[in-house]
Amino acid sequence: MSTIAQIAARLDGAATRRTPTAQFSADTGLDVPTAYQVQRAVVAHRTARGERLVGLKLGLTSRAKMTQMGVDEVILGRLTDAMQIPDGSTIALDDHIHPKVEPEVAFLIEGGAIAAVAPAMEIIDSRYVDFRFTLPEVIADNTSASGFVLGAWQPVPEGIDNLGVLLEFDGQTVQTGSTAAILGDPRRALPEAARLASSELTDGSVLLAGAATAAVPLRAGVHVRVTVDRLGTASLRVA
Ligand code: OOG
Repeated sequence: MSTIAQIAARLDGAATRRTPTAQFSADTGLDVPTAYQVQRAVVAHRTARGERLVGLKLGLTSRAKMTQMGVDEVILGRLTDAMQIPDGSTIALDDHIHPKVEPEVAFLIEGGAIAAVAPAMEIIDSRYVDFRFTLPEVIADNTSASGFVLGAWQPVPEGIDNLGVLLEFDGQTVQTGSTAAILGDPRRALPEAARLASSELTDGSVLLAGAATAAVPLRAGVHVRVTVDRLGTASLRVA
């Protein structure tokens, strides 16, 4: 039976070596509470390298993903400063295992409340072979968190619960959706995150609310743009 530390070291090694690791929960009997302890140990590897915690992200926030995983609860992951990709900049495909992008919205937290919103994208990059995992496995793997891009912060507009979302590769539409796909209303991300990690919703922290569409694999050379109605865009290029 692997210890929490051993599983965390294996997941961190997979990320740093960009080599996926085999699924393991069938052997270890990993449960959800223990998986969150593994996640903390995984994130501790990052902070030991000098990374700083800057916020939280939710996963499995859409009905479609919950059904796919056979669960009815969201999952929580941690974001560090090193995961932030400046809007409009370039990332290297080779720095990842098999990255995918999801269009999202991000909230800026002040005084325990939502102070601002930004169009956003999340790069997920499961540390498991073929992006396949059980619920405890994906929680242990920091919910596949790898990177995120934030567009401009702005006041939360009217109709935030149902804004059109567009994901484009090289100007071609690859996904369309609505912020309604995120928990019915993305603002519900705040109570969900507070339930799981209220002490981490500190002033200035970022909360990625969840995906508005299915995730799409990234490929070299592509220019990726997310547009959220009334909020604007976030973009990156993949080298
Ligand atoms: C797990 C989490 C993905 C989301 O928005 O559901 C996620 C995965 O599919 O790799 O962040």
